[in-house]
Amino acid sequence: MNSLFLRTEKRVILRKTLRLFSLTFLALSGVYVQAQQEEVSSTALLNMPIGVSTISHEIYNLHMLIFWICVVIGVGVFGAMLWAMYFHRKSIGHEAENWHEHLGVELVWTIVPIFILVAMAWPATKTLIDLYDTSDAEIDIRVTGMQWKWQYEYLGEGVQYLSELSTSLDEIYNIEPKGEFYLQEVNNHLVIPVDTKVRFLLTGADVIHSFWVPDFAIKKDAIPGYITETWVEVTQTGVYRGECTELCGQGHAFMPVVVNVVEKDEYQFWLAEKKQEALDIAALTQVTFTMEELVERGEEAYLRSCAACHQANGQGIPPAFPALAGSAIVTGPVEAHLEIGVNGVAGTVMQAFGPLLSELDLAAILTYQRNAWGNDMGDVVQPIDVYNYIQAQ
Ligand code: HEC
Ligand SMILES: [Cu+2]
Repeated sequence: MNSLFLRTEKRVILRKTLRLFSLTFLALSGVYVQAQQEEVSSTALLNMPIGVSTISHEIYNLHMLIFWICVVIGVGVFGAMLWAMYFHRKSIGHEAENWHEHLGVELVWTIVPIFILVAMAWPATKTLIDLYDTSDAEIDIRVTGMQWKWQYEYLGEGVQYLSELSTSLDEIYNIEPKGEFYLQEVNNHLVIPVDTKVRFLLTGADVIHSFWVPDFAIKKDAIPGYITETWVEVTQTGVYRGECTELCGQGHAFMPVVVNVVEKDEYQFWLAEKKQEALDIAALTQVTFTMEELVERGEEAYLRSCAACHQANGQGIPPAFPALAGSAIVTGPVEAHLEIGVNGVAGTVMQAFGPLLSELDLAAILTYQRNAWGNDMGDVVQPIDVYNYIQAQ
């Protein structure tokens, strides 16, 4: 009877072990197949990504060092345990030894871990210090998170622009199939040169956001009223994608980060072009546009900057975001409309767009709003009207 019981118990253990092995095998072959598809090594998929910045390499090396220390400890501890369990098992007649209050053992298991911990804390502290060392940066960029976009300002260069989601609302609402970079594409990329230390000064305009680019090993909160700092030196050109990683409201998923890392001379060229673009747009403030021109430009700019809240059809999502179709302000005197467009509504998520958009874009958006969705006001707001309104304050 007893031996029969033992035999079934052994069989259960055997079956469970086999099941564990086959599950592990299945999981690993899944990883292998995926690695083949993505043309990378299987270990690269299982392991932490190495990234493309100096600090990401340092973090990766630290991770591998700690990993191997853990492997050695794991093999030692489990090896000793399994060896003891097998060779001193009760069924071959072993008696348990009594090591209670054994001074030697207690000293060893206190002193050895202290050495191991110090050996791990030393390189970890060095990496942390490097991670926080934002000194000697060649380029300073202020990054402002706001609902739901990023603003990049190249300090001392006079270049500043918004980076807004460019995935169409039709893709988001499943009217069109989703593209390759669904929710990971923007109208204006952040551009930085390769092999150059760039410092990011992060802040938030409304709520807490967080700036995350996994390939750079950067993840830092952007907090209203504070400036937090981080830095990167990227060693490989390319396009890298990240996102806001602090839940910041309804459009949290709609503020990706896209960074172009380019050669140094290409960066200088881009910067010069960007400065010229700002001058050109500023010059357009003096130009009088036709209603058609404003409405056309305004629709595009509206979809980028306003539709996340007020919706493409101008119906908003009441009560959070009011409808602009038939709104008393949009169909009322231009002054009140300008006031909200330029200064926003304090204490609400309706931002002041005066400092964020060019006079031209804001004028085009307001003209579009006044003449879309049956508003039919028939009047236009010119860039110079926006300029004068801002100057008069
Ligand atoms: C992040 C969400 C958000 C975005 C983006 C946004 N708005 Fe608003 N908007 C609001 C909210 C909320 C209100 C209501 C504010 C209040 O409580 O009075 C509002 C109100 C308005 C109103 C007044 C409507 C009325 O009838 O009271 C106008 C006009 C307006 N927004 C224009 C714009 C323009 C122009 C843009 C783009 C340049 C824009 N909004 C982008 C959230 C937003
Ligand atoms: Cu955010």
